[in-house]
Amino acid sequence: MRHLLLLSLFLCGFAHAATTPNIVLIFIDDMGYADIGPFGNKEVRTPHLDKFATEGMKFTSFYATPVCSMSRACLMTGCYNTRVSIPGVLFPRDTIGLHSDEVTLAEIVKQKGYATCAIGKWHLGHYPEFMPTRQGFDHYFGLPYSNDMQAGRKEMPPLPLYDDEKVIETQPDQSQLTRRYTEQAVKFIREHKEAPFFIYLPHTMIHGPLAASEAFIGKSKMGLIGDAIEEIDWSVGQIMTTLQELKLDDNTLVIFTSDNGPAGRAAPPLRGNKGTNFEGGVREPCIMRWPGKIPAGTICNQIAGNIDILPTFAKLVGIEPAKDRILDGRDITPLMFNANAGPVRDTHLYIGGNNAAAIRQGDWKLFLKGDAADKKAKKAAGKTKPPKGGPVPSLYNLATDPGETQDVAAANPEIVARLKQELLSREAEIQVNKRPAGKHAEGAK
Ligand SMILES: [Ca+2]
Repeated sequence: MRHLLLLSLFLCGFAHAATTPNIVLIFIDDMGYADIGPFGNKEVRTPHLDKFATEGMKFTSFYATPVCSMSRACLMTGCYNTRVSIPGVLFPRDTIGLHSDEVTLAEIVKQKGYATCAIGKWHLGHYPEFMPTRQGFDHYFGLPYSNDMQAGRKEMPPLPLYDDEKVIETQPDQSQLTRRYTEQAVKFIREHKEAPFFIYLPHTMIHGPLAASEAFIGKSKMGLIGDAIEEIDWSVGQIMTTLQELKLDDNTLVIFTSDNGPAGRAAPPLRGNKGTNFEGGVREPCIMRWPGKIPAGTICNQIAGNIDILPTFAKLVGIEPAKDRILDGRDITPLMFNANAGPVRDTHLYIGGNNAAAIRQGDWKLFLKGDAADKKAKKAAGKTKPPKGGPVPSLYNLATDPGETQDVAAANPEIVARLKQELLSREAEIQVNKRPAGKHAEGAK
């Protein structure tokens, strides 16, 4: 009898392990490292994210890129954005987008029958052939690019709100977007509770122009941005509550992170902000939660980033990524399931638009080409007076000096030479093996 019980326990455990999880990926716009409670913010109230962190794992060296489209290209393809030829920020006038031959996160999980949806800001091309519905997402609701790219600004068209491939509104009331996106996400979870699902939720907030709904406006101690952050926290709470109510909690991986550092604000204790490759521009808050799989209340200090999400999803759902292309990211499930695991990849490139500006290997970070993502980002960052990049090459030890205050290049010529060689050889490889962006044909619909 006892043996039978043990056997059935074993089989139950095995059945559970064999199930592929639902996935909810919450991707905030312009949220900095220090913008939420779990990463040290004492002003803003983020009770749902605080709870999320105590029930999951916090990543303290999770990398994005300095600006929006670049990070979304990394996230969707598992590659540095230069490899897939998406530089900087895409505007309504731009005619490129993520190439249709790229295999996105949604196309990975789709191979295992996942129901997929994208809700929020896409920003990888706004022509029909580039939209989420053509890149593996069954459903899309949101804005094709940033919320400041709207009528009244530099001959830009009215900002469109899409439902699948149809524009249902222009110049939508932005104070309602966080709430509307959340309702869409909750609805999708309810409608697909029986099947594995993947929800990609790239919020429009907290990118400017900032807005929050009636319940949040004027309520935080951090002004409008605090109101918007507290509404995002509410949104996270709504999703968590829905998962618990439907008993999907134990079989759902939830990831919360952001696309780049804060715009015009600081990211203490890190240096720099949006548009720079200082840590404050590209190191993001990141929390992952999957009860019973990801150990609760843990911290992972290893290098990881949004390029690792695709290979990680592939591993989780049991798909072998296409072998005809190079991926830059790695499967980070060893880190997710064991906070004390050794590094999965010890090197990270910091991309500045079209090339690598800096490299991190272990604790060392070398700037070879200055601090800004590109001219535009440098100009934008200049308005907020970020710290100067100083001469290049410059070298920092992120273990002892996470704020990048002491350039120790002169005292460590061998490390400078080694990292320089590593950056140049990695960049040369990307240039040789890079893949084109999609180009919208003139005259095409
Ligand atoms: Ca952004």
